Amino acid sequence: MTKRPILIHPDPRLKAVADAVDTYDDPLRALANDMLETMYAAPGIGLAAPQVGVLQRMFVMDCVKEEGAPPQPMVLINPKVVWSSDEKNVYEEGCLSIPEQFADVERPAEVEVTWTNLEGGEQSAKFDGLWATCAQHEIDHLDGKLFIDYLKPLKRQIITRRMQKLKREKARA
Ligand code: K1U
Ligand code: ZN
Repeated sequence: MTKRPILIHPDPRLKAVADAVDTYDDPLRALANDMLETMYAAPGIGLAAPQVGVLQRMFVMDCVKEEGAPPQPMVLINPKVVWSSDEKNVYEEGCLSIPEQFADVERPAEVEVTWTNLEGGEQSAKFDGLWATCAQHEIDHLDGKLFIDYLKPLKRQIITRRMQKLKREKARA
């Protein structure tokens, strides 16, 4: 398993629509393992393939927060939201591609998602709470959408400028 570098906004790869996965092979399993290692090391509760520069429709997540509880890593390939609740939930979201920036985002409180697992088998589950928020945030990544796209233009611009400055500083270091 290898920790991969996470792209920082703005980057055209974070605005692209990712391609469907059609081959379930060892390189795909290696990518999933690398993404889980990268997510846990960050630390984060989710990570989408475009965030490590791979434009494929796949993400990993583990939203277990209780201290001492066993981890629950999930790998979702070609995920689709097939049902959303009318009830909404507001969560202060962050993003590993937009470090140290947080903002309230309103999304459906519950979603039903279908996906394919690493063996190519069809799966589905209903998510609520942080799992529902995270799954929607990650599926947005696969469609080139970031949580800041839900904010007012001025707030989005302020955050984008902060990230441009951060990238300039990182490049100089
Ligand atoms: O996709 C990403 O950038 C990962 C992101 C997922 C996410 C966070 C909050 C709401 C929705 C989706 C993160 O994991 S940011 C880091 C984070 O939230 C966290 C880190 C350590 C412990 C607990 C949370
Ligand atoms: Zn994110």
